[in-house]
Amino acid sequence: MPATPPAPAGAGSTLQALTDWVAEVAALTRPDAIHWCDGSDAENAALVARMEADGTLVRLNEQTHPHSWLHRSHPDDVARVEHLTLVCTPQREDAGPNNHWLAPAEAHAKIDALFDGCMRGRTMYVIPYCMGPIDSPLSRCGVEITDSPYVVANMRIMTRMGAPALARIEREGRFVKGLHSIGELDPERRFIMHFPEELTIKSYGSGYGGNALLGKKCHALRIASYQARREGWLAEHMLILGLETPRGETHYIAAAFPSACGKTNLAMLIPPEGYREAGWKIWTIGDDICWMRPGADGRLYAINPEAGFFGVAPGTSRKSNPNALATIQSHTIFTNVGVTADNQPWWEGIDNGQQPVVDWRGQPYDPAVRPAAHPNSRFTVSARRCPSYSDQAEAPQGVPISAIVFGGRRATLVPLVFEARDWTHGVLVGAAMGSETTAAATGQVGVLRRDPMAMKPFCGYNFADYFAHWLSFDQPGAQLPKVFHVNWFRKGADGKFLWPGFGDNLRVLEWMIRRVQGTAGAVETPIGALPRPGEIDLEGVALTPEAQEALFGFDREGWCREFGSLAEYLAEYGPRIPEALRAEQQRIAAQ
Ligand code: SAT
Ligand code: MN
Repeated sequence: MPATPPAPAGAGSTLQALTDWVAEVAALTRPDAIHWCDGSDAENAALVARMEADGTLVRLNEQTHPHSWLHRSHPDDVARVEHLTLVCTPQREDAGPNNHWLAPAEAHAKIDALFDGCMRGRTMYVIPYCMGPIDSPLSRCGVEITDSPYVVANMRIMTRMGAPALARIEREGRFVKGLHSIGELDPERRFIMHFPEELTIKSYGSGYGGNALLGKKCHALRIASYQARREGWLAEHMLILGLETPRGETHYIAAAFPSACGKTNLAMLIPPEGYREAGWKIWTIGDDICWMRPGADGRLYAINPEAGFFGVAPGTSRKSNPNALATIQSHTIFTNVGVTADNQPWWEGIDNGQQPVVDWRGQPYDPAVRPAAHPNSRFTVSARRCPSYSDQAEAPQGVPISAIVFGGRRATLVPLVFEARDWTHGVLVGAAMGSETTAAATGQVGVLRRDPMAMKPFCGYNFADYFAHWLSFDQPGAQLPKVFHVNWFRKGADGKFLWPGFGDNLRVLEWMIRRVQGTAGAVETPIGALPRPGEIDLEGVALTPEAQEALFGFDREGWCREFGSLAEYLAEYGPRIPEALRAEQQRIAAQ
């Protein structure tokens, strides 16, 4: 493991370092004005008024959606841009084959040329923010400089932003520097660059969430994963939920799924009929990012570094996620959704009996031209508005994690749930994570894209070193969570999903918790422990015998092929892959 970073500078000098950096950035970008954000309501009201006046925000129906706005982005600026996202370490190998790379000096020169004079005529906002509860030792601070008031308004929801964060930065003596400009919103002049060794992010040319709200994927995952390796913790792309049993005990679960696999829905799950009445409850802590660190008792303690949800709108309905729908009833910024005749937000799958009249580009809605909402349209809302938000979500010490769940979208082969034999096996299960692409996306059906721990686009260093870091948590005295793998997306011969999903996923979580407690039965197979028939309560779930076999069976030949492909994948990382992981893979493949 590399050496720990130098001791933080004293408090006074931190503020000086921050002021010097702000002055340096201003000299480069030449803003008309500089505004230090304090996070107050008055500041937000003034910013919103300014954005309403210039059309950046459009007020939605004040009766049905109080204090809510619509933002329409530039039509070419609607998603993360993985091919323009770089990790700039001095050695290319340290970024790994999982990242795009540029040498730091070349990268700085390239992006600084874009920043040169880019804020002329604009205000430069300085946003001190804290990722995680302001009083938690697990939290980390940053400062984002941006010329986008939309970014300020979103950062205010997604992070603890303003005066308390600045005070913590002064006290702590360190912060991540993030410099952002929307530039010309020209896809040809766009880069998202990370300099992990300098704890620095530079992002130019996009106003979109993951590219522009630098506290989120850039800081809380790419830079934090790098820091976490040095400091002995984990920064992961995981939801965190609390599962309360009828006896009133709450068990905490962290789960990693690639995009569009339902993290927000699982984090806000409402138990199915029967379970609800019996007293089962799900408490939401986070829906996207999880920071975990071993506590004094050897367990992993987790916080959600975010303060809000930046969720995908399409598909969110009273049926799929009633808690999300309740959360976004007010005080929400919607980006790139459609609107109804009476100015309510609308998206495909909202299923509320209303119709859109204007699409996300602001044009009259015509389904033959484009959907009403962009498929990646979003809502930004404070987590505190969520009816299932946990009272432990702000706990400075975090919550103890009992189970870690990995999952992908797999139409074939992978059963509904299995449990890894031990931690090393669990790391291999996470490293092997993948999702099958659809014909629409690639032209080829069923192509497996590996997405270890759902971190492919977000790990700030070489995946081989990342796997080694995961393995390093298995130490004497550690009380590590059990590791599971789930697949809600298994399909039958008719192409239909075999498992109902949504609320019924609670049945699987319940089995996991009984496994943790040592009271649920399982069948040992080479891939791990599968639920013994009857151990998962299927009362009220209609499954044919074929579906049961597919969801709870083990297909030896299929898994042999899977392990062959996994070996090829791990080989792409060369000799840097930890020997223990390679050995584990070979051990299982040989069974
Ligand atoms: O990158 S974002 O956080 O904006 C959205 C995503 O999860 O891909
Ligand atoms: Mn995500």
